Amino acid sequence: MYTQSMDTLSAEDKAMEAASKAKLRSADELQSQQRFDARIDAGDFIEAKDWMPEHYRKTLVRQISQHAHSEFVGMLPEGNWISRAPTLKRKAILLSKVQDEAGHGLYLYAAAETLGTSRDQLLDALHTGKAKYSSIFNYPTLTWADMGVIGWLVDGAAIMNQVPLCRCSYAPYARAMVRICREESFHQRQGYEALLTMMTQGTAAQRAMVQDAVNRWWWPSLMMFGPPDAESPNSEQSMRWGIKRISNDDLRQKFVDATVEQASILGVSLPDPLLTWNDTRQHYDMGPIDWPEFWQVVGGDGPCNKERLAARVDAWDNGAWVREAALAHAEKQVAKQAQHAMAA
Ligand code: BYC
Repeated sequence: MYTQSMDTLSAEDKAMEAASKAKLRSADELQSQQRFDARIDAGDFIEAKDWMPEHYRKTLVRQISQHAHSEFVGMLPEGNWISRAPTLKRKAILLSKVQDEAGHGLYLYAAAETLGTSRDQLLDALHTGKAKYSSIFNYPTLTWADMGVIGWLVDGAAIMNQVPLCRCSYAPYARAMVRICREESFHQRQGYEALLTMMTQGTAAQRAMVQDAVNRWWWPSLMMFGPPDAESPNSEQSMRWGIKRISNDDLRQKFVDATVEQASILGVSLPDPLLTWNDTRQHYDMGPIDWPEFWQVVGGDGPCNKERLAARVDAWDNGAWVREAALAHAEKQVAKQAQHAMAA
């Protein structure tokens, strides 16, 4: 009877009921939004189970998953040199660096999963070319010196960008970044040490190889920080939410200022004739970055984009039997535990 009486509500009553529910919901949401904004303004960390606006959640999934994909794709240019490392010591270092990067990818996928997007969904977006990953990994690694320069410049740029992320307002991401930054710092130093060895103890040909690698990686490293602030559609909102703490241009400038001195100790020149100290700004001025090249690489048309994506898709396909075996094993364990529980 009760159900029937509900069914007999007039269209007008139904519309009024829906409107009042929506009003309640939006009042509730408004309160949650106000509480969230106040927490962000107070510098609080947001945990996975806390209420958060949908746009904040989506922004985080976008950034964290891109970051995770970058770590995974980032293994490829260096993996290319593991079997060709010049000494056992260098091989062991490179091997563990690449393993660290796999680990970083895993912490980051786990952080993205806390926001309700599954690992399969994230990887599917990478494999179908919908998700982005850092432009830097679409350049080829042509010589052994590239391994040192990736450590020095690429990991150096990564640390500059990632240290502020340890204070990101989303706590699971911030926590993952603390460990990642410690390891990245080792990566950067090992790269610099490898280059210093070649520059101070190497032959003229080895020194020329280092200079050539610096020439090729300098500009792509500066592009890692993203487009100029004025053309960065996500920056303003991400900074308002405390996801990003320092803007793309400011981070790029900090990186350039720190790196010029390191280059001079190393004895290499940086391939920018306009790189000069500006006494008024108390910063280095730099030449223009080739933004059309950046957007071309981000858009999928860089020197190695197709090769990198194909390698990741292959690794995924070839690993299918491992995932199946792990699932079958897990199911067996659950069945065994259930049997034990019945018997007890
Ligand atoms: N490459 O509004 P913007 C590593 C995209 S891993 C490709 O400024 P946002 C390492 C951007 O996604 C290095 N795409 O964006 C690993 C956006 O497109 P969507 C990775 C880029 O998010 C192994 C559009 O351009 N590090 O270090 O506010 C070995 C507009 O940009 C790039 C991270 O991911 C790029 N370089 O700021 C060694 C750190 N730049 O998403 C080393 C975390 C921009 O709207 N991520 N785009 O379609 C971040 O800090 C920020 O996401 C970014 C960009 C600074 C990268």
